[in-house]
Amino acid sequence: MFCLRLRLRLQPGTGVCAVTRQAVHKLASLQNVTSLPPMKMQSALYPFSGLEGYLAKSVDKTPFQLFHPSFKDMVEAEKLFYSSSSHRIDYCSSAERIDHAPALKQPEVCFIGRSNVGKSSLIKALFSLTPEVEVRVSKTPGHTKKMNFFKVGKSFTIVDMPGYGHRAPKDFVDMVEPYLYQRKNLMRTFLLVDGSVGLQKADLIALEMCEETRCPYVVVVTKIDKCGTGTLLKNLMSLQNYTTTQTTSCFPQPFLISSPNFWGIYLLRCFIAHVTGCMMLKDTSQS
Ligand SMILES: Nc1nc2c(ncn2[C@@H]2O[C@H](COP(=O)(O)OP(=O)(O)OP(=O)(O)O)[C@@H](O)[C@H]2O)c(=O)[nH]1
Ligand SMILES: [Mg+2]
Repeated sequence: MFCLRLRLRLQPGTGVCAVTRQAVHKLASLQNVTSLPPMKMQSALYPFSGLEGYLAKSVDKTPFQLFHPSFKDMVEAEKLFYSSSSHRIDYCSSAERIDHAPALKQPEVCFIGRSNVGKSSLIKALFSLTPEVEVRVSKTPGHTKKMNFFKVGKSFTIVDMPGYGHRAPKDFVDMVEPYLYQRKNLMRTFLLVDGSVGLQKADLIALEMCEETRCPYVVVVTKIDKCGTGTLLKNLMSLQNYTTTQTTSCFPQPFLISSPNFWGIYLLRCFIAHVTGCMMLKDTSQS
């Protein structure tokens, strides 16, 4: 059923873009984040902290901070995102169909969401400590047309997916839906929602698809730098209301991200390290 519903909304993509190779950004590593003023540092590490003060006392903030690792744990997780001769981070392969996906046994996480929501940008930010890993981003929706697999040593694999909605590849459903159902080593799906526009119809369909697979998934709110606090809070609370009342497999905590500013990237690196079993958190107390 889902296939048919989504297929009706899909059109072939035609986007082209420039491939950019960058030097390591100064905020890519936690080391430099410590030089930010305290409030800015806190917001970069735990983006929800910058919004908390705007919420009424009656709002339960616990779900937003369930995963709240210490700075030390984030530093530990960050080490996985540096490439070395014994821990090579690299593009592995692309696939248009699940049976063309690389036969990898290591834990895997994938990023799905509407075209242009910021999937590739987020993966690029995660890999910003290894800028030679080429992740293509584009202003033109429908740019990523295949499932792109990136190996993080023998630790885990990150998969960048084509988007759904406007100008997405027409066979998105044939690619992504079977992947979500069949990929045995898939540990977590990250479903991206644009925080500056909030939940769209296509997002609701994707949420429904994730629920149908019964696999654990997490909502990531992107582009939190792109709108005012009021708009972001409105969109965030309506998303939270939806996931609380309408979902069963969704992790209660949305992860807030601004890829160009690296807000939330350190926390997400740590969460990925955690859900793929690459690290045991030492300290989960609120800092
Ligand atoms: N302001 C802002 N812009 C962003 C953010 N993330 C992505 N963008 C911009 O959004 C556009 C689309 O980014 P991509 O990462 O290519 O989006 P995608 O989801 O991979 O898109 P498809 O491959 O077409 O499905 C680019 O112009 C990015 O620079 C963000 O956190 N903040
Ligand atoms: Mg993309």
